[in-house]
Amino acid sequence: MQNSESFIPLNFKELSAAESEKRITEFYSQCTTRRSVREFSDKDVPQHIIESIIKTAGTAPSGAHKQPWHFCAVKNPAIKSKIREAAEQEEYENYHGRMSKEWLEDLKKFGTDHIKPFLEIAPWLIVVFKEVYEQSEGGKATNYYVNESVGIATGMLLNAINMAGLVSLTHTPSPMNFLAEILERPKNERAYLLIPVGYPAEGTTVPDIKRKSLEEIMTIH
Ligand code: IYR
Repeated sequence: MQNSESFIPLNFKELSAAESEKRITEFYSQCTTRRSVREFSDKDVPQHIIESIIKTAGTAPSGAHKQPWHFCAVKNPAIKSKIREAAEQEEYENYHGRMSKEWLEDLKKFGTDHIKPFLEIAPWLIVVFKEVYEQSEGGKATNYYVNESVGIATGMLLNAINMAGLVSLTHTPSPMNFLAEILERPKNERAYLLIPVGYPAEGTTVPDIKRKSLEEIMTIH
């Protein structure tokens, strides 16, 4: 039985179908402009915008409402340099032996390699950590559906960045253990994604790729 004392009314306003359609069409139009960008401008982004973006990500649902995420927003150039250096070392190994032939072939159209200048050029690096368990003063507690929860929060983060008129890259310089070390994170946290955020460099180009059609991604039953 639910404990009604701890429940509050849902904040909900019903929209007309026309208003619904208008809003989601606008939202889709905005979302469809999101592209992974690898060439950043060094133009600054005010900290309060980064804070609002991270607050948005923090509205994601999570297993048992444990909110098993932490976001490090890095603007310090010395820390960004350390991250670049460590990321490039891992990526060198990835591109020179750790990734399969098929994988390297799949990446050809993106023109990527182990050199990652954007890690120093972008004004902000957001490092997403997942909390594999909860650590409080009282001890350890279980977190649930951690990858799902943090994946949803990260998706919301990426859309928030796009909504704020900024660009990002979902970067995975695996293994990413160096991020917890450099950022001195507690033992219960593992790096999940490294996301440079900022403005695109002037004249930035992106691969000419297509998204799957609605028919390809949806079945009505
Ligand atoms: N982490 C490497 C390789 C890489 C892997 C995938 I899957 C991509 O979609 C893109 C890159 C890098 O960032 O270069």
